[in-house]
Amino acid sequence: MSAVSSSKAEQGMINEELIQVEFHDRVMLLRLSRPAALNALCKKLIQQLNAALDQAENDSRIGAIVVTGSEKAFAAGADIVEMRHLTFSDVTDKDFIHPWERLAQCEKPVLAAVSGYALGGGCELAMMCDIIYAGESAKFGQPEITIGTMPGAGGTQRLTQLIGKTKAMEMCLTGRIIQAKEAEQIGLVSRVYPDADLLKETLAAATKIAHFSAPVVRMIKEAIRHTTETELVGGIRFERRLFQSTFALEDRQEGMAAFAEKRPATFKHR
Ligand code: DAK
Repeated sequence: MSAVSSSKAEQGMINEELIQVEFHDRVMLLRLSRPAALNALCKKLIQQLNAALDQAENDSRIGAIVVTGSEKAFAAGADIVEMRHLTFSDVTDKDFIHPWERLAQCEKPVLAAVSGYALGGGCELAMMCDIIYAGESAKFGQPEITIGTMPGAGGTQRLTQLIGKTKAMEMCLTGRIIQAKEAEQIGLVSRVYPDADLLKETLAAATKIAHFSAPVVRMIKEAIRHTTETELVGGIRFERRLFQSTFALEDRQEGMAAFAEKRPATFKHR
């Protein structure tokens, strides 16, 4: 794999705290970097991710984007500690919702390289990418139900589209976490590689794509998005409203408090 083509300063790019940016030939590599919280997707991280995506989209030298995390976690979900005290009106605010939509709106191809946990919003983030490659250690799940809420960034919709109704129901209703091999068998990920090879293989695929004609790449992505997203739009909006409603439940408060306090949740069904 070719080395970083020029310094970040030369490229005028950002390299802020929670997202590390590297350049590999025509590929921008974005590494989620919040190890102490297993890359939990706090507001600041999403803002920085979006800023980097904007840079990539506006730079004709970039033909593809790779999003990755650490060995232990791609991302363990939205930041529960940050969400814990939010109210219904906080989560209906457009500033809470809109930033999460940026990745799914990318016009350039985005590949996810997933090692370790990709849970909740982390799994949803991976599913917003166009191709998901997984390391053998990857674990996928939508465990929101265990903290008294539900997927809110497209999880119920994209998962159902990718793996079918009964498997999506099982993952979302039980919170079961699946391993990379199963994720590949059911169509959630494109390929599984040994962890040591994951990034190299993902960058190789991204580089290959980035050297094809950029307008043709864009048109193919647009065509595939047309069919998948036509089905998704209404469902994602509906899911979001239900997700927001969970913030009116005592069970949602209890679930998130229990996670933060490291104890089992006791749900009262209200
Ligand atoms: N949020 C905040 N902190 C987290 C976190 C998270 N999601 N996941 C892990 N951490 C923190 C832990 O609190 C711990 O912090 P310290 O205690 O050290 O300060 C540190 O990361 C290491 O975690 P553990 O000690 O728990 O590590 P283990 O190896 O024992 O366990 C685990 C790893 C991934 C199984 C466990 O951490 C875990 O269960 N994490 C939570 C997984 C989860 O429930 N994820 C779903 C979150 S809800 C929306 C957008 C997004 C969303 C919804 C709507 N809209 C725009 C509408 C998304 C919602 C979610 O993702």
